[in-house]
Amino acid sequence: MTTNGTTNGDFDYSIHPPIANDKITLYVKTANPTNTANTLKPLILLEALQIPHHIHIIISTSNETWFHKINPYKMVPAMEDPLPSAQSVNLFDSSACLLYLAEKWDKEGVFSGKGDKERGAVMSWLMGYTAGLGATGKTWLMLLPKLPADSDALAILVGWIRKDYDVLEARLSEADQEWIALGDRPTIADFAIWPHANAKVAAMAKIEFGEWPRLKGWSERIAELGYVRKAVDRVGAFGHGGS
Ligand SMILES: N[C@@H](CCC(=O)N[C@@H](CS)C(=O)NCC(=O)O)C(=O)O
Repeated sequence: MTTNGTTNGDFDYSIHPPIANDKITLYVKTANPTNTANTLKPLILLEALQIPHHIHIIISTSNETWFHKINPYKMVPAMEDPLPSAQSVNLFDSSACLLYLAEKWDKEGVFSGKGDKERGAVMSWLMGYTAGLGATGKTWLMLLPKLPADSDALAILVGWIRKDYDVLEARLSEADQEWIALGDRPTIADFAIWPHANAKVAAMAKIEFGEWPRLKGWSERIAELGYVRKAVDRVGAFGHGGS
């Protein structure tokens, strides 16, 4: 069973607040409609593998200077893994978090691939996404509230998102390819991609998700996985009474 708790509250902005020393801590922010996509990814794997963890809400990624040592980019998600040797491991970027969790807790390679061929596919699709749709999607989400809806910059970014959707549609059109990296089961590549490839994101970008029928079907399959549903429910409640 997943064990977790939440800490926030009064602290000196430069002093690392107390966190659990017997389980991994996932740093998150109070949820709003555009800041949960990246945090959702490691949370899905924490749920899928039932990894005991603690949630810590960062109130201000700018002001809480202690956090800058955990993630110099001052963003969530980030993680801290306490080691028995007293030195903890700091992790940042959702893809790094996924890889770290998988290496440590998915020894069978269920979500990260068994053997060279599967691992090669999982890593390639994860990294292809991280450098592509992940970066584009993040920039687009950050600019969305700041630019006029008809701005050229937003149109260019949406064009790039469409091109990434084309690549994913072609992948899912290959024989027996039910999931992005592996044919027979979802992996950390699917968990990374899904928060930026679903009907809700498409609607925000004002694109018709039905143009990519296989991607739409894949997205619906991911959404139905029990551990994904749990992670989605939890991420939306961070800072609003959820932990
Ligand atoms: N490449 C990073 C991007 C992380 C990112 O964009 N995080 C956003 C929230 S989704 C953030 O923390 N923004 C600063 C803030 O909200 O204070 C990742 O995949 O983890």
